[in-house]
Amino acid sequence: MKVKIAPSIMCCDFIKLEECIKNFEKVGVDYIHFDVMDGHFVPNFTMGADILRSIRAITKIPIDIHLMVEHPENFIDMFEPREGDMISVHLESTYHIQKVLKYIKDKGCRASIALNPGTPICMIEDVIDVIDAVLIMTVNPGFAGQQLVPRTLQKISRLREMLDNEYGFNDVEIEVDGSVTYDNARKMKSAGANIFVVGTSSVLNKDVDFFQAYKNLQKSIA
Ligand code: S6P
Ligand code: MG
Repeated sequence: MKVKIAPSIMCCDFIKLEECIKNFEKVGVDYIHFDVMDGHFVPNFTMGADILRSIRAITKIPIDIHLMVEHPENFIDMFEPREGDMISVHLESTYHIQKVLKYIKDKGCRASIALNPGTPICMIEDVIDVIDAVLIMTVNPGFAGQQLVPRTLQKISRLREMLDNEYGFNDVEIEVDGSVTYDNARKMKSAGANIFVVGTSSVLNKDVDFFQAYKNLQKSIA
C-alpha cells in the first residue's frame, strides 16, 4: 500500500502558516492534516472553518480533516469538504457513525473512522463497507507532543490482519496519529500503517530543519 504523509498543521508556527504550506508543497505531502477540537470531545481547542478557508485559498493539497468534536455530523458541511479530502470522525463522538461515514462518502470524500487508544478495533465491523481508512490514535487525542500509548502498535497489526484476512477489505488504509517519531513510524509501518500524521515528534519540531527531517522520515518508512 502506498505510504502517505500528512503533516499536522496545528504543529506549525501560526505566524508562518503560509511558509509552512509552501514547504509542504515543495516536498509533496499527500495531505495536510487539519485538527478540529471543540473543548468537549477533547480538552482543547484548535482551528475552525475560517482558517481552513484561508489555507485552501493558497494550496490545492487535499485536506485530512480530523474532527475531534462531539456530534461531528453537525459540522462537516461547515468545512466545505472537497472531493479527494479525507474526513475522520471518531466512533466515540456520535450515536450514528454509519450515517455520518456514509454522508462523507456521498460528498465524494474519503471516509475514515477514528478510534481512541481505548476503543477496540472490533467496533468497526459493521461500517467496514463505508470506510476508506481507519485512523488509529496512537495517543489520546487533544494535544501534540505526547508519548505513544504502547499497546496501539499491536493494535495496528491486529487491525491489518483483521482487514486483510478476516474481512477481506485489504484496500482499507490504516492511518496513525500521535507520537509518530522516526522510530515509532518505522514500527507503525511494519505493523501495517500506511498514512502517517506527523507533527512535533518529527518534521514539525521547532528545532529541526523541515526538509532534512522530512527526508529522515521518508527514509524511516521507505
Ligand atoms: C492530537 C492531534 C494530532 C496532533 C499530532 C501531533 O490529538 O490529533 O493530529 O496534531 O499528533 O503530532 P505529535 O508529533 O506532536 O505527536
Ligand atoms: Mg489529528
